[in-house]
Amino acid sequence: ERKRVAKVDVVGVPMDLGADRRGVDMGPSAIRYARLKESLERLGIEVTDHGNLRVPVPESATEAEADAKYYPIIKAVCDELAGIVEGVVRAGGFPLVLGGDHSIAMGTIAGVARARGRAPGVIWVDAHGDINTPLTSPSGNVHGMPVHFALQEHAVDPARMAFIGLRDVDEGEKKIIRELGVKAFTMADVDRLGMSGVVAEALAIVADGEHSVHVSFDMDGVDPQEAPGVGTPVRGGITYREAHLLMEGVAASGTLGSLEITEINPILDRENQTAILAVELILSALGKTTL
Ligand code: 6HN
Ligand code: MN
Ligand code: MN
Ligand code: MN
Repeated sequence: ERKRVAKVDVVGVPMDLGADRRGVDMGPSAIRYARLKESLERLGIEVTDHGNLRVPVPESATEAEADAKYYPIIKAVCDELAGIVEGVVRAGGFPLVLGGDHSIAMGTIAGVARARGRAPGVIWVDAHGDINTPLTSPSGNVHGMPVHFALQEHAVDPARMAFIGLRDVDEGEKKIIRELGVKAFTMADVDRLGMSGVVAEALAIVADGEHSVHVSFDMDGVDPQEAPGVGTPVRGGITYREAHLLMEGVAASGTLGSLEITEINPILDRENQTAILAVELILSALGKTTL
């Protein structure tokens, strides 16, 4: 029997400064409302909820840089998040970070990297590449840039990173992905290889030991039929079963060291179904099986 994660540390980051559509700041509440803690405890996992970080709302913030909107504030919140995640990992816990827009990944990854003395391998589940630079970004929204900053500033190795679910990638991003040689499993690859093949290949690239993998899961990676509560939905995404298969594959590998769920927008959701799905996927990633 593989060793299961025994203790989970939840950190909420009600951040929506990185995106245009308001509402993803309510993601942590929606996920907790979907019975995250009780569901984890039923799996036999001990849960410590560290609550939410304080994040300024756009109305109280000044937007200084047009090519990376609110970057200084986002960076400050990510620095604080990194400190908390670092502490959790050092204490032997498992960080489960609830977003918030996807810019928070910069903080999670930085914290894991500091605690372990090296950056994790990263599986980035998303419809989007999130690898724009402030110069290539068509929007100036920082949630489209965290992969760029993770590679640049938090020492993530492009050879130990894999995208899954891509179907909406900007021209500048295509060029960067090609030049860096980052492995990208688009939806066409999922169609061709099947999700079990994709997960196996992705893990072969990013995993190199226990706790060596970080999964950064943008709920817009999942098809909008299953996950309508996201700010930037794109048709043709990962199905319900494929999403579980992905997480089950990660769990079975025994290499998961940290997990974050991002981009849930409860305002655009239907009866909290995207948050309910997020909780299901978290359980699969942490070892829940049918039998
Ligand atoms: N996300 N590529 C677009 C941009 O504005 O850079 C969309 C980014 C979406 C980011 O969903 O986390
Ligand atoms: Mn946007
Ligand atoms: Mn996305
Ligand atoms: Mn994203």
